[in-house]
Amino acid sequence: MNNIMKFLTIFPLLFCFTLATAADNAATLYQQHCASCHGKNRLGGQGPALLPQNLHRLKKKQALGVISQGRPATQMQGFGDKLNPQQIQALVDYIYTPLPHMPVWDRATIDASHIIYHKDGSLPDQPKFKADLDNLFVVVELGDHHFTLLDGDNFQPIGRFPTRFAVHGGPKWARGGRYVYFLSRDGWVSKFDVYNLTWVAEIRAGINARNLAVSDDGKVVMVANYLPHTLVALDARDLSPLKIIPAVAGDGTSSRVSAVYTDDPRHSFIAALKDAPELWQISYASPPDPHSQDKPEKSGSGTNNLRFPIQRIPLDRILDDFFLTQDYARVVGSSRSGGTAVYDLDLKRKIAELDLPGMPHLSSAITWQRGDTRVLATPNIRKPEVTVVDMKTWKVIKRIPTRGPGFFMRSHENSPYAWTDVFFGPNRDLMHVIDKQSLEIVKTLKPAPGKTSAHVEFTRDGKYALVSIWDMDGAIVVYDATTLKEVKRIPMKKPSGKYNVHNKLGRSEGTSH
Ligand code: DHE
Repeated sequence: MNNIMKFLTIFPLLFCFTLATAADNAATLYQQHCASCHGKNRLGGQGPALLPQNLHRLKKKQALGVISQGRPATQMQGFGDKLNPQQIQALVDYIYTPLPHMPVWDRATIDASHIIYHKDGSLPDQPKFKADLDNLFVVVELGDHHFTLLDGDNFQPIGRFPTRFAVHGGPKWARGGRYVYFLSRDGWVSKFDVYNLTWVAEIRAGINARNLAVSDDGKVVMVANYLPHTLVALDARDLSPLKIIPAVAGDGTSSRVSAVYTDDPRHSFIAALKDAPELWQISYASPPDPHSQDKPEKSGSGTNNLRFPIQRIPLDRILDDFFLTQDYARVVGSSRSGGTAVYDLDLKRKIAELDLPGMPHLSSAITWQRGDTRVLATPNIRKPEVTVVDMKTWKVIKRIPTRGPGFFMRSHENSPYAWTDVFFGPNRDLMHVIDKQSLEIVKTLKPAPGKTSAHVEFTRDGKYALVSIWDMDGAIVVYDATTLKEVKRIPMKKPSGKYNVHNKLGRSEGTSH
């Protein structure tokens, strides 16, 4: 065999070998650097699932940047100092390669994950402890995946309980204040009985979940998923699935779900799709009379097609983040690719465009009455400002410069102040206190120098504000909300959000619902 022939014979083998080695290397790199957050099988965990289906709004070039430099406003760190450019490129190619088999997360898989620790109705109806049941806090501690149930009168922990890995977003209190529903990033829904201080049921509703909402009657839990592209309605009593709703837009686009919230007056859930410009109003009112002439939209699997009919509201942009106004009549939503607008749920159309550059963090926005108008204020995770908008004219009335981009903003009806953190950058240990009428920063606190301070929640009466110190050696710092003086420090492990039962169920204007 002459040399050319030899080369032609060996070349394809070499080529295949090189490809196989590159793929093997990428798989090894993935297991070393990515799997702990994104899951061994790329199905997600604390971080999102890394599958082409989930990444199609992210160009490969952008993915290179994310792996090298990290992603602001997330837990994603940059790896540019640990991996060389070829390794980062190999990882990008790897995560854009489809899995050999698309994981199935259907009714049978969800059912198989269902755990009932205590049958509904089997536990005592009296609380095991003495406290004002209307002033309890759930505090999520991300540091070691626990939550603390805190007495909001004396700030004593009532108990500390392990949660699933990486609880994200607000655990939701259900009407009556006995049960709280938690969601982990990898789709576990866990129901906690506060009276009996125990978990009662769990189910994995998705592979990569976004958030959950509980209907105002406390009967239905709705989970919004990134993966698979579904919303999953669960029976709030024992978390058994009621319906799996495929997130498919009117034009047939299969989509992740940005988030879902409850809209009390409409007895509906409001959800936004993340891969199609569409907002959904999903009724949880009793199913219509089957003999009625109204034909609800057919969707979902199983025989439950009369429940949870969907009304679609076409939009002019995809909503990545949104917020429902205090009267639940409007949605203020923003798109990562730019632009924030207001949509009226009755008129089912856009009514205003907002001048909010950067990335306003709308799921953290709040409103309050200022003079004869209601204002909306939002932190911005890209810009060092809190933006205040007049909700009559939808014009920006003030841009309050802050010491860095912020994540959360909170207040209370009884407090003259709104609090916002400086979550990003060198000043992340600061907390601004803004006068709600003058719109001036009246004080900047530094609860724990050098440590991130973030997320505020008030006691039921608005007299105290609780701030999280996001550190393994962290704390909840309780401030007198009028004098702005510290009154107590409760050690905790990287506490993130905290949720006061009264403020949440009373739909306080100063917090998220
Ligand atoms: Fe959150 C709430 C989206 C990153 C902590 N976050 C929410 C909600 C949404 C959301 C849609 C409202 C859910 C609800 O309560 O029903 N969060 C996003 C993102 O898109 C973003 C920027 C990127 C991502 O990784 O998903 C993001 N969030 C984070 C974090 O990195 C935070 C700081 C730490 C963490 O837990 O991962 C974080 N998000 C929170 C918290 C809430 C939240 C504490 C609840 C706030 C509340 O008071 O209700």
